Amino acid sequence: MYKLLTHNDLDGVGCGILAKLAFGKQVKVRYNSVASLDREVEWSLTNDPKDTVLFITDLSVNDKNKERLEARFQEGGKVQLIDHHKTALPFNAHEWGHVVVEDEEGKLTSATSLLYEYLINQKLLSASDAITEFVELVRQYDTWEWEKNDNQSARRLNALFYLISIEEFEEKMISRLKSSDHFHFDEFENKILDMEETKTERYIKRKRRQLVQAEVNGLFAGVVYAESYHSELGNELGKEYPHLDYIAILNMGGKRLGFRTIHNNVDVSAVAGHFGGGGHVKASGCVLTEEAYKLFVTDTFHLESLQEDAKRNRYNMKESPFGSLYKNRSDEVIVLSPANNSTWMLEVDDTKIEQTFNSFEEGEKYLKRNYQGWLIKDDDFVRYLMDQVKK
Ligand SMILES: [Mn+2]
Repeated sequence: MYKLLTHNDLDGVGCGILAKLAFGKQVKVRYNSVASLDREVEWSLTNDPKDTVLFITDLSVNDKNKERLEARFQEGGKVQLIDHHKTALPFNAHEWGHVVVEDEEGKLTSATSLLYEYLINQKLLSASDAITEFVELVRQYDTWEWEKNDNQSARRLNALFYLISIEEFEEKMISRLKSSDHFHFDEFENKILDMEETKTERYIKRKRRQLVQAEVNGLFAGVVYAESYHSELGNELGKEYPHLDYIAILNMGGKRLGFRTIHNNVDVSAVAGHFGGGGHVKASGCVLTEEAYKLFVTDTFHLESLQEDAKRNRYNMKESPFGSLYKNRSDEVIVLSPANNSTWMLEVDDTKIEQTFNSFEEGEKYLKRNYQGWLIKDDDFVRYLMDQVKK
């Protein structure tokens, strides 16, 4: 008998699918949250027959279970932990631990890609194009490589995963991987994925108009309330407002706070760590503690939302040699223009500020952080110019 305890996200379920392809009815798969895994491991070690081959993938166990697993292994039991998270690297000290973050070619791994490789090496599963393609989509999604590669199939695979139940997803994928030459979505799946995309786009558009800006512990945060689509939101809002260090997403129902950044020089796992949470460099979270509640909810509730830059201008353009015109909620007019060949300057209501900037981006960042201005529409720009002429 085989048993697989794995994560309940796409990468974890990818492992479940591979295990079922390899072992069929001989394997029992249990999907777990980070919090529930240790209970399951303990249960399995206590109640499952001693000759059960136990796989743990995409998650790692606490110290107590680590000792129990080591003891089981020493007794001749079959235990195998396969993971790709940096924090799990110490498990490589055990013979039953196999943790790889990056393969020999420098490619980031996922639990599904590591288990696939393992099963093939052990001759427990034979490789096929369809399975290889599926595994690669899961890997690209889990490592966020899909973003860089604009791999829409990887993104859609994850979206589908959350649209249907785990059981349904498993069943669909297993029969498809068994019978198809190549991985594909069927007509029905493509339809619901398209519908979901339209819905997500509308949701994000609405959220873009609700973002407020706050300086918290020396970093600039964009704060928004949202119960779902956190990754997409963090990404879209981060790109729309690159002057912000990170996006803080408040999930009031869940009493949680998520952090996302698009910047390489910002580590949101440290931001979350300050509030007792954790996670990855670019995506993290914490419980909404009293301190976090004060900083992100109480202190920002009265703020007005940021306005987006005009996007369809033909005259009032960014980096214009004649200057780009911004305005803010206090009706200040801010002009960002070249001071000379290499520097940019800011004028606020016709008064030049002392500081100069080495690039347009730097000037705009300062403008947006300190004055919260947005690039005004052509119509308003023309009106402004006419008023100036009249003066
Ligand atoms: Mn994973």
